[in-house]
Amino acid sequence: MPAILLALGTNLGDRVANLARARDLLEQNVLRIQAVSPIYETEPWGVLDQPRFLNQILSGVTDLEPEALLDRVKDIERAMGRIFGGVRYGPRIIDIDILAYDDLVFRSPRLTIPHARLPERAFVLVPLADIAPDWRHPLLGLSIVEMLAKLDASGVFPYGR
Ligand code: PH2
Ligand code: MG
Ligand code: MG
Repeated sequence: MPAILLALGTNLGDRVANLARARDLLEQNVLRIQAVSPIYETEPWGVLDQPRFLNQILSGVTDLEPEALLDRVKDIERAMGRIFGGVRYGPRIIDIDILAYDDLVFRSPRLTIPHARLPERAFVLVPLADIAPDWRHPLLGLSIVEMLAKLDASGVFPYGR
């Protein structure tokens, strides 16, 4: 079965509960979870004037094709009360991003794999390094550590440990 990496993010409401609910709904509808990263509290990226996020990464396996996977992920975001059409990079109850799908390089009008902004985001790369240290970007040929070395990770903090 294809192995996938998903990123979770939330900065509204009960953030810990939002992550837990997303993991439950994903396990029921999307993938068999194999690893869960620690939670990090992170300074907002993109739009700076908004609450801090909690971020977490999951890995697992799925039978779904990439676009079907995206449909299920969007269904879960909607079921959790996510309002679409708000500010780009703005606040959200839950965001579930598909980071990687095996070593696939995939591009459609709705979906880019690997996630286009993954190499720019310490809030994704730090937890990714915890559970998938050997993963390498299939287009850039860079490891997670090599991508992280180009970034400032000072706004990424272990949460609740
Ligand atoms: N998600 C965004 C925009 N900015 N910043 C942090 N720290 N964490 C996020 O998950 C995040 C963000 C849009 O998806
Ligand atoms: Mg996102
Ligand atoms: Mg998203």
